[in-house]
Amino acid sequence: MTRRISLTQYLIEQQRQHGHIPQELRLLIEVVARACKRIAISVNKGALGEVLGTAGSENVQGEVQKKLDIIANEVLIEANEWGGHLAAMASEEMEGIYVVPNRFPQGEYLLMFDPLDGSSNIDVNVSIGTIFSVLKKPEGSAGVCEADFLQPGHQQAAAGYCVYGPQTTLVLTVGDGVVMFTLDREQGSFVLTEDEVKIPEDTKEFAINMSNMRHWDAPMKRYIDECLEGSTGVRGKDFNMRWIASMVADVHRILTRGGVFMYPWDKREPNKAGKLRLMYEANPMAFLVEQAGGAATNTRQRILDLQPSQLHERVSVVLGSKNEVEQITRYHLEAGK
Ligand code: P6P
Repeated sequence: MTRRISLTQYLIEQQRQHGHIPQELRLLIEVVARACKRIAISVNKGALGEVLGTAGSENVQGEVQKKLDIIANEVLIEANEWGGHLAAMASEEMEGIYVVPNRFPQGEYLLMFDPLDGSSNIDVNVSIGTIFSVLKKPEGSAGVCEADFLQPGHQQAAAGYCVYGPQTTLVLTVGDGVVMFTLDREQGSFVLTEDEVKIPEDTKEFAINMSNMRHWDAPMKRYIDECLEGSTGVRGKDFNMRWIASMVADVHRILTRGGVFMYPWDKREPNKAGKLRLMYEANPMAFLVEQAGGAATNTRQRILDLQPSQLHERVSVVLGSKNEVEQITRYHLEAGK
């Protein structure tokens, strides 16, 4: 039974006992958590809060922005800009970086986020979430620029997400395992509900958008065909399939009971490495999954080793139960280019 302590107490105890959560990082995490509580209030209002539907604009990805996408982005910017812990922020909803205004002190951290992942599920009341990733600003760089953000995922100081589902749950890693906090709405605070998240190395459950099957590369088709053959095929076991179309919700299920999530390259847009974004979707989720004993690749390389070249670059993603990720990756490496 996990001891029921608040996020604040957990962070202070971690800082005191292990010293690996510097004061500024603890403040950053608490500010992001408070912003997520604020976002949850807007999400939970739904139609009552006039927050459903589209905002009539597109983001830098060319995707139609939902009203809640913009609300969530503004909440995270306003919550984080004044605290003195950040030098700049970057978001799926903003083309360039947001440098902390001169009227506030600048800190040593960089914060990236997908303010509301899974937007297509907002209007149909299916779980969505906020994903965040924390880097340190490179030493000695005067000021801050986009290039400061272009660090491989293994450099992350912290990463996490908040899933707005039947429960509002904050999932966090600072590089020492993965913990989960559930929002206690009576207290108004996140309470520790899982202190040692572990992903089983094997699974019988895969998550992929099957409607894209005809567009996949051969190794991905091979893996899924073998799963579909079930106990009569080479895998010798039947598989189940889930696809929520909210990465946060699919990853939360995998962190909770195992599984493998895939969003691979496909030939519809051959020049795009994949649909998901490296800096504020794949990297934070890969950090969490690895910290929970899982694995995460772009079908050929470890995601956390990838050197980013652009803030909004996309990547193929395979993550979850270690042995399945390794098998999918092996099939792609065997197939060569
Ligand atoms: P599709 C949501 O838009 C998202 O970025 C991820 O959260 C999710 O896994 C994926 O796209 C869903 O994509 O093509 O199935 O709608």
